[in-house]
Amino acid sequence: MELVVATKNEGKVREFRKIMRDLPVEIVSLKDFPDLPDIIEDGRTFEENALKKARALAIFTKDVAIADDSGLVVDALSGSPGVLSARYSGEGATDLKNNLKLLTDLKEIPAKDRGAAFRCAIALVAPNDFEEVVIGECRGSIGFEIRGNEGFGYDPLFIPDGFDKTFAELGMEIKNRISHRFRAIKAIRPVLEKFFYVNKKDLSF
Ligand code: ITT
Repeated sequence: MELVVATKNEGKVREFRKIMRDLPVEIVSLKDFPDLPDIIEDGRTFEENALKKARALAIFTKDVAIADDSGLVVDALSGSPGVLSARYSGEGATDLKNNLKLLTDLKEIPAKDRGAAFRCAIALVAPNDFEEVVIGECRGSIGFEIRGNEGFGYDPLFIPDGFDKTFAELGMEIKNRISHRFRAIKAIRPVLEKFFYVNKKDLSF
C-alpha cells in the first residue's frame, strides 16, 4: 500500500520511513508529484496546516494521504517560532540562520526558563472524506550553543527531557524513539487501522 506523505523535506521522509519500516506501507514523498501546486501553509496551528496539506494531496492523488506539520514551541517566546519554525529567520531562512536567531532571542533567558517542545500534527485524509488529525509532542529545553551534526532543523539546540545532549548529538536512533514525530506516528496508527477497517480494506499490520 502506498501512503503519500505531504513533505519535500528529505529529513522528515527518512524519519517517516524509518519509524514505519515495520508496516506494509510504502512512503512516497511530495517530490514524486512535481506537478502538485504549492500548498500554502497559512494555518494558525500545526493541526490546521497538516489537514490542509493532506486534503490537497488526497484530492490531487486520489489516494490516502498523510501530511504533517511540525515545529518548535518555546515557552519563553510564548510559543514562537511555532508554525513559522521553518521561516523563523525570514526570507532565505536556513536551519543555521534559524538556530542562530533562536540563540539570540533567548540570550537573556536562564537555563531554568528555556523549556520548549517539538510538536507534530499528522493528518490522514482519504478521498471519501475520512479525515482525522493527531498530535505528538516531545518536551525539552533549548541549549546555549549549537551542538551535534545529526538530524535537521533545531536538533542541534534541542535537549530532550531526561538527556543532557541535543537531538543532533543523540542521533536518529534515540530521536526516533522519543520524538514528537514518532509519537504522532504512533497515534496515527490506530487511525489508519480504523480507516482500513471502516473501508473494509485489508491492512495486515
Ligand atoms: P515540509 O513543509 O515540506 O514538510 P518543512 O521543513 O517546511 O518541510 P515544517 O513546515 O513542518 O517542515 O516546518 C517544520 C520546521 O520546524 C522545520 O523546518 C524545522 O526547522 C523544525 N522542525 C520540525 N521537526 C523537527 C525535528 O524533528 N527536528 C528539528 N527541527 C524540526
